[in-house]
Amino acid sequence: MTFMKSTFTLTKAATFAAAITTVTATTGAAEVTLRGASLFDENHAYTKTLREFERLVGEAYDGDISFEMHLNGELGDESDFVTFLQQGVAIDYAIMAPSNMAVFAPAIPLMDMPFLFRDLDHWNTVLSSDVLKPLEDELYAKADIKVIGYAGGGTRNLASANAISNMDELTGHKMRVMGAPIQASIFSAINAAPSAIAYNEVYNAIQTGVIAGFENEAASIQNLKFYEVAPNITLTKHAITVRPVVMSGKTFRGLPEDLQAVIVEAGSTAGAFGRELESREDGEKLQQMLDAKQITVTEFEGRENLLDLVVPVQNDFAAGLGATELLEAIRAK
Ligand code: X1X
Repeated sequence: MTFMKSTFTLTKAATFAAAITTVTATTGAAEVTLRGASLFDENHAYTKTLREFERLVGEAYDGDISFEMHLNGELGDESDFVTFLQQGVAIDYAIMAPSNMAVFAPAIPLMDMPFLFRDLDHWNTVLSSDVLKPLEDELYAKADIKVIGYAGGGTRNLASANAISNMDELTGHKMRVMGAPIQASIFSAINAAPSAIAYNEVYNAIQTGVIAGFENEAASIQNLKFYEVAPNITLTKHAITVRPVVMSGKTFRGLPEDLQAVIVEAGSTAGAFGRELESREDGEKLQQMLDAKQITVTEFEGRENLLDLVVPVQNDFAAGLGATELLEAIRAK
């Protein structure tokens, strides 16, 4: 996608360096190409959010700018994206699960811990405030990744080969979780048997019986057709997703100041667009998959008891990071 503010065509260099800036001999004006990545196709809320970000930047920026988006996980999964962003190569912006950034910034998964949000209102209040700022600062300091907005809004449930409807069936359930240790700790606390597996290996791992299921939100289950191997959705509703819209710090600092300002504004607006979109579509997508007989949906008996098992684990995690006050501030919102 190209937004031309002059008559010159941008160079679409296929090098692996990020944020390509070229200077035209005739005008001396810098032309910028920014690269994004999405795990999904154009129908997913993340891709739509990133497209909205591109549109807003293109509209507001006075210079010439173009965007190259790598779709369908063509550059790997989010664990790959985080390395690229941290090193300032291959991509400049993406939407990321905090738990996939833990390798560089151990505190960041606090913002997407299972059972952190009471409901959508709580989640909305937290994301409309600046309470998560200390975690953003840590991410920037330790991983050189800048949060410019927040997308997300999908509710995560269990998805498994066989239905899981109560504590007995959950006990020992072999399931995939994201890489951050707090994810495994929380699912262990509720008696499941979690293991961290790369996202792009989950489908095969379930198909071959290495694991019996995983947990995810409707948008991604539908987009990547996970229902083919894990058609039983159990409504544990254990997370409402927080998905930062992020930019490589190295890229960001290399951009002209007026473009930086436009990016910060567009990231925040596109994030809000993405949150509204994904939270609105979440139930619709479950219903579409139900109507198409791609999934079954089961309530989890005694969901309210899960919280008792989880809260001490959340507290210990926050205490270990010196983030008890932050966790309390999030809960108090
Ligand atoms: O579980 C994952 O690793 C992924 O699940 C969904 O596709 C998204 O929430 C994505 O951000 C990632 O977390």
